[in-house]
Amino acid sequence: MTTPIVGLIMGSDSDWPVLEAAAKALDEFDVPHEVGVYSAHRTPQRMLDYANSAAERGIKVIIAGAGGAAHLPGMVASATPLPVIGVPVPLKYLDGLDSLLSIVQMPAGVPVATVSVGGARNAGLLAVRMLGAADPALRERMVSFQSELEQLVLDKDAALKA
Ligand code: RP5
Repeated sequence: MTTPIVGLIMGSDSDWPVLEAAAKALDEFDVPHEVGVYSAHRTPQRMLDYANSAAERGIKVIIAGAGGAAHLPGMVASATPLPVIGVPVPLKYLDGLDSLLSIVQMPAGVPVATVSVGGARNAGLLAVRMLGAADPALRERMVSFQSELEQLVLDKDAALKA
């Protein structure tokens, strides 16, 4: 087993259908990651233990998703020096606006890189870019991915004009 370098965590297993897209993006780039449920409200000590130990275990980026009163990403960011990417999970009410505001509105000094509501795929891709800053091979794969995205648009444009 390869040592995970991304921690993909969520406040509840009910977040997984949204967060799964981050895991898929990491898989596409062969980035080893671990997955777990760490609730800021129901298991606060377990969450802090995870955040406190992540860097020394070799984790380089943490993706944290939560919904509603979504305090997990911010609390984890307060207890680790690692970059934290927050994913607002939309719940039944308020369309995820509550989750978004809970995650994005951090006090100065404790950043969370917040993606869009339900934007777990972009969270995975952002983690790849962060890791790519110190990993030329991974960065090169991101460049290829971006070329593929561009080609997709060019193909659609050509199809429209045909
Ligand atoms: C949050 O509460 C979780 O991240 C989840 O989005 C939400 C609801 O959790 P469950 O009641 O489904 O376990 O902390």
